[in-house]
Amino acid sequence: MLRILHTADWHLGHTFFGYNRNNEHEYFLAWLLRTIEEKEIDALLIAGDVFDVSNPPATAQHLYYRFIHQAKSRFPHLQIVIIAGNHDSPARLEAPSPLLMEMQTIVKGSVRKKDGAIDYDDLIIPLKDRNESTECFCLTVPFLRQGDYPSVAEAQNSYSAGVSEFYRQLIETASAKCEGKPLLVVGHLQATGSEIAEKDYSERTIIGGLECIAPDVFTDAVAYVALGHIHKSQRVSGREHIRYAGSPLPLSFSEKFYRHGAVVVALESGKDAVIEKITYEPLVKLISVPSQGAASPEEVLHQLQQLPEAFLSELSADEHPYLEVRVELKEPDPMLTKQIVDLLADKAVRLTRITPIYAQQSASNSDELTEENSESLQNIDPAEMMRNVFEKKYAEQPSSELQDLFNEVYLDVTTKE
Ligand SMILES: [Mn+2]
Repeated sequence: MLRILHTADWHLGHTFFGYNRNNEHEYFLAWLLRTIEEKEIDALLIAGDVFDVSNPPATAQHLYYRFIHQAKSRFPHLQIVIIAGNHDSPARLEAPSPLLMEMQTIVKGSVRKKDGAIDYDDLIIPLKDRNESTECFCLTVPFLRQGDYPSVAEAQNSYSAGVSEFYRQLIETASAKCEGKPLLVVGHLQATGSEIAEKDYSERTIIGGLECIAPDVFTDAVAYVALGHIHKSQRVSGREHIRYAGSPLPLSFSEKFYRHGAVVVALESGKDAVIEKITYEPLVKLISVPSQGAASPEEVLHQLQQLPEAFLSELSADEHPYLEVRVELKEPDPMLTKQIVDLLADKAVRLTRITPIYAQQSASNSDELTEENSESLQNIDPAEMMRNVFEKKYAEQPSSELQDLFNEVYLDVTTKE
């Protein structure tokens, strides 16, 4: 039997409204080490977005290498498998491979070609038990960019068709050589039917669209699929064995209600994977005043007054919760920001943003950018936005040819470094 720990989307080096989060990541990594020990883990899978940016700061890289070193010195049998997500630089992540391989740590940043063909064998990694016998095969698939996946003739959506075909061929190749041992996939992608919270109220949105891959590609030949990319921990389309581990830290206020954690998977030949979701409590909380919607300046100031004083708090300054304030205004109030900042000076919180919500905005149904709209701007489907703008300008729908061209450019821009 092999015990696996699935985690993803660490986003080391992330800053939250300018605040450094190293202490939060350090706290998470210490928890991860304890979990490896308690759950007697044989293999750790990190399903992409290890770093927040392709050129991470030295402090984030230090955390990463220190973690690998600590994990390997405490648990010499541990195998570590890391893939690049869309935030990672494939080349940069793979650069230390010659050293990391000495420590049974495999990093897959990109897909290799052999004589012009995709080298699927390079992505099939045997995972071994403590007696050095191979227990299962791990299919390690970094975030796929154009050129990584085969082109599928006459496909309506070349990205999802190509990525699906990539997985199909990889699983077929692995099935032929796995001698009945279980297969495991580690991937970084957006699966059709996964959920995200769009606004602050744990509202659910089922995502679908151009970059989505149908989970059907993961046939019964695969015992477990360890995914990264979506920050909300979940199983995909009700399938227990296809999961997002979720990010250990909330990366925006819309992720405030996410339950963070990791997944422990026990794999044994001829048996279903045994899956256990474990919860992680992040070091730093996110709080909103008021807790939902917005309130008048008087009400907001009153509620802020009630927040705990810093000198009475057991938390150190870099553990104080992140605070967002949402104020209902009739007109801009230049003094309010100063009032809020002054009031918070001695409070055990860290102010991230004050969002004004103007009465006429919330009352009107116009499609101007309201606060709610601007907040979810990053969740708007770009193709939809293009259609809206086009219709406004030319009073007609863009032709399907134009939409296709737009989609092509959009995928090109978003999937390349
Ligand atoms: Mn990602």
